[in-house]
Amino acid sequence: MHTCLALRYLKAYSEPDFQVEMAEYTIKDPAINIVSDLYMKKPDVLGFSCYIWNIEETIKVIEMIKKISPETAIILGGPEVSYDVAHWLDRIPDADFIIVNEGEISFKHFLSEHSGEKRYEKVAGLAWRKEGKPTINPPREKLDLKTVASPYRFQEDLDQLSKRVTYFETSRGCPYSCAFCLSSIEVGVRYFDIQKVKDDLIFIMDNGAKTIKFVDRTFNIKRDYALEMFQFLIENRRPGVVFQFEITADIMRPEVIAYLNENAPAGLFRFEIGVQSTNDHVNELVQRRQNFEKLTRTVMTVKEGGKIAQHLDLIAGLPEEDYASFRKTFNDVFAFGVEEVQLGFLKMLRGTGLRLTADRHEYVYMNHSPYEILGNNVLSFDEIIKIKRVEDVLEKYWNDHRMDETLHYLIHHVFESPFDFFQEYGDYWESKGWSRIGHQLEDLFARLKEFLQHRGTVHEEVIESLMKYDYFSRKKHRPHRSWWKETLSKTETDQYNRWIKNHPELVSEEFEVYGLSEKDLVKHTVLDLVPFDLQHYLQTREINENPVLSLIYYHPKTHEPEHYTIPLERIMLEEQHSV
Ligand code: B12
Ligand code: SF4
Repeated sequence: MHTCLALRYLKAYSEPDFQVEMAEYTIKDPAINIVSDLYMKKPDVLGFSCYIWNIEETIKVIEMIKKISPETAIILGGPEVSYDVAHWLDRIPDADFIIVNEGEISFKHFLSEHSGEKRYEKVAGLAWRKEGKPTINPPREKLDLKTVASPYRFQEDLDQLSKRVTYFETSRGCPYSCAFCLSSIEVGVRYFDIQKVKDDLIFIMDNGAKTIKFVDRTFNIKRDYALEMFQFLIENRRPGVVFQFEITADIMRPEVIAYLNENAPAGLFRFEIGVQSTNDHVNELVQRRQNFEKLTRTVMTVKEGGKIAQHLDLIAGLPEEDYASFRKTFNDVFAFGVEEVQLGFLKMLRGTGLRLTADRHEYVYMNHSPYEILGNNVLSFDEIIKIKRVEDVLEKYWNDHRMDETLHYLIHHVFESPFDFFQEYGDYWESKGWSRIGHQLEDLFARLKEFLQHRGTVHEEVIESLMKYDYFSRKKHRPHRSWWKETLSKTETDQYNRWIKNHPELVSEEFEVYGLSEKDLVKHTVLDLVPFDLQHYLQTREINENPVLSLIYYHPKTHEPEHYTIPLERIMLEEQHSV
């Protein structure tokens, strides 16, 4: 379950004057269970935090609650109901009030009016029904974030800190104006008190928080601020903690990356970078300022540093981004070779500029959340579902890193581009109904093999060797179940095992130290004949024609597979001598 940061701010701001109890559910919980639970609490006021992902389920809950507890005042807040407010008052007659945008001051003010004189017209940022007529009060001035009480220290949260992602905010607002994004609407960026931020971070780490995700729209707008925070996090990190950030890559200053590459321990930070499109015309149309050259420099320098995992986001369906242009966007981004590439589809969020000008690009989209697009003037629904087929295989094969070497080879030597591989395989995957079932690691290999055979892929032997390399590398024990064609008979395996036992020094000095018997070899190793020099390929990405015996040893203590290759030539010679 995700924690909802908004609830914690509202509670922190309203207490101690008002008693606020938080209740969290998932969208999978049956509505009746949520209703029963809330009913038992007998609240005077019931507030709901509304987002694109929970609004429909929330409406069902509200409709039931109002029937059984009509005296409970229902108030909504959150980004989903902060725009098109008249629509929401109309669509949800059982909701009595809506607070628009930032909620802390308005919510507390509302509570005091509700429990007192009920002068709702005085509550800035409140939408309500005055004598049955929808009324939207003027907006509220922005909160001075430096004065806000900490939302991270509630007793009831402490034992959950180590189990959940902790969302953490150090600033609000974004200076950019991307027309598809809600954060573009608020002008300016406000910061929380940096000392309080640091104290809260220490507090949550000391209480077990392991994954801390900063929800700041772009963490690195101010160079000095980003540097100070990165330095603080490096110096004060606790074992096992990971920090995730949303970064704007093209404005990342080289000295900040240099600092991170030098000082950040590997695995401490993870960057999420929205690339969305690499087509400049598309970006212009959505008022997204992005310099792809600078973005490339940042991503590649971070990658070369090898310390920080990067997750790059793309959006399919932006204005004038047709199928061919999206293919190019995907390939441009995939070429970075970063850890994760995520493909999303444009959503016409309420309140965004793009939703207001949707007709210009002939957008059709879902009436209900998540308002995903179904087509526009340059992208048909057929093309959208085609691109959707890329998603599943991209997630399972690339983002989960099940077979990096195989994919690298396929993308560079077999398919015209990465996108073409994922598209063609995704089409096959879908046609087989595989998107609707679960997959063990073995299945993923067997399915890829089936797909490649089906399309008559060349270089079959090379690909299968790389698949085996990837597969064996991901196992912790000698695998038994096989999806591959054995390259050695039982007798040949026995002969090689005997030879290895007699000549471990020819495998490697390190291997010799283990002093393995033939029985150990049978139990803990896998042998495979590879028609090219595998080590050479892994180092140079070049295939030569020197066959090797590949030996994978599953160390019974570390459970880490150790890879060795022995030129076949050498083994034959040795065998001849010893026979
Ligand atoms: C964390 C996060 C997520 C998390 C969800 C975590 C969770 N369950 O809490 C994850 C990663 C899962 C996520 C996913 C998505 N997200 Co998101 N996400 C955010 C993010 C970065 C932070 C939310 C947050 O905690 N903010 C801090 C709090 C304090 O601000 P707040 O939520 O706005 O709350 C304030 C007010 O709204 C109000 N308020 C809120 N609730 C209530 C309740 C009451 C009663 C009152 C009075 C007031 C009130 O007061 C609060 C304090 O001022 C926001 C962007 C942002 N920085 O806000 C986007 C954001 C919420 N996400 C958004 C979107 C579009 C998505 C996705 C659809 C993206 C996609 N993949 O296409 C997915 C949906 C996933 C799904 N399951 O369908 C949009 C939301 C649009 C909407 N109408 O809801 C946002 C605003 C991003 C944007 N700029 O467009 N997201
Ligand atoms: S997409 Fe990112 S940069 Fe653009 S407005 Fe939204 S948060 Fe800001």
